[in-house]
Amino acid sequence: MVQFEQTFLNFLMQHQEKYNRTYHFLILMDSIVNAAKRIQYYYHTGALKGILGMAGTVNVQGEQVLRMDEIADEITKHYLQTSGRVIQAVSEEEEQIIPMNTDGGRYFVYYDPMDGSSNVPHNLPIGFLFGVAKRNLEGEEDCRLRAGREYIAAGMFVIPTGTFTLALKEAGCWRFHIDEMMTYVKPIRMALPTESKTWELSFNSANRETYAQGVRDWIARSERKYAFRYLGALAGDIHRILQNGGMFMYPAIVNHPDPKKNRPQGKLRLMYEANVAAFMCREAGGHAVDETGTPVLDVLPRDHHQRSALYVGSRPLVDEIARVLRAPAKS
Ligand code: AHM
Ligand code: MG
Repeated sequence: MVQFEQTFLNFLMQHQEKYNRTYHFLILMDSIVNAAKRIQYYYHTGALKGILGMAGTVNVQGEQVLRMDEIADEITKHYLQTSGRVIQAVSEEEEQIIPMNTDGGRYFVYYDPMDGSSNVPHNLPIGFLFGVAKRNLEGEEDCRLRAGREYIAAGMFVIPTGTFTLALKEAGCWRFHIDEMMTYVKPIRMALPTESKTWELSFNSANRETYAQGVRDWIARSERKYAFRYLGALAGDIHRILQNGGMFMYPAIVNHPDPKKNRPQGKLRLMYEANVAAFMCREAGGHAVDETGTPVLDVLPRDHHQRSALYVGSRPLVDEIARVLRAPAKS
């Protein structure tokens, strides 16, 4: 018997038909999947081609740009542009908002084509993260930056592992695996486990002394209850949390011995990192808040590269830390 698995595009077509949706989103998603597969191909063979080293330039965040970052950005831009469905894109790799099909475009895409850069020189897992919002179809589009709750979809590819997780607004969150023909197949519905025995905590433990006192106290009280896992690439860490439950955190850094190294706004970027994780977790039954205990998806971006602290995962844990974050600071 030949074994057949449902492909991602077939799954999405059925979903669009069931909800009487247009085919435009399918075309957009086809372009995103093509970009991911091409990035996957370059990353797989990158060590051999010698393209995992530094490119020698500095990106808008003031960080060294890796050659792979540039390749991944170029690939993503190409496919989004040729889909004809994107008005504007925001890329972690580009300072300015990227105008695309300003007349016919229907979607805004916010993406990080190669997240988890410290893993790149090792050929270890990285992520391609994206969020999608829809233009105003009723009248004039003012191209304002959308809050996460306005996204219609968000997802991530773990590269080169070959998994793809996609969340659709108020519909759910699914995971696909790449097969031997480079096709994403076999939708698996993601739901954060309510039972805490598999829950994990994920944060950069080397930073713990730099967190706010309330967060440090919470970690001291709670960490022994859960397994600890940290890959250093958001996509991989969120991948585990979506399956096992628990919480990923990248808190604000407020007590660094060198005050210049404090990051009171957090490290991760709101529009294409924190919101993507928060949106997927929401669709899998979870929640996410920032350093003020505000739901991440409610934050209206002022800047397309704005940073945010992030606490994301199983609802009971995120609610617990949110209460700590909302409590007045002890002097
Ligand atoms: P990047 O955009 O420079 O790759 O940084 C984002 C990454 C996330 O994938 C990851 O969760 C976090 O930064 C790790 O940071 P740290 O090395 O400080 O623990
Ligand atoms: Mg990034």
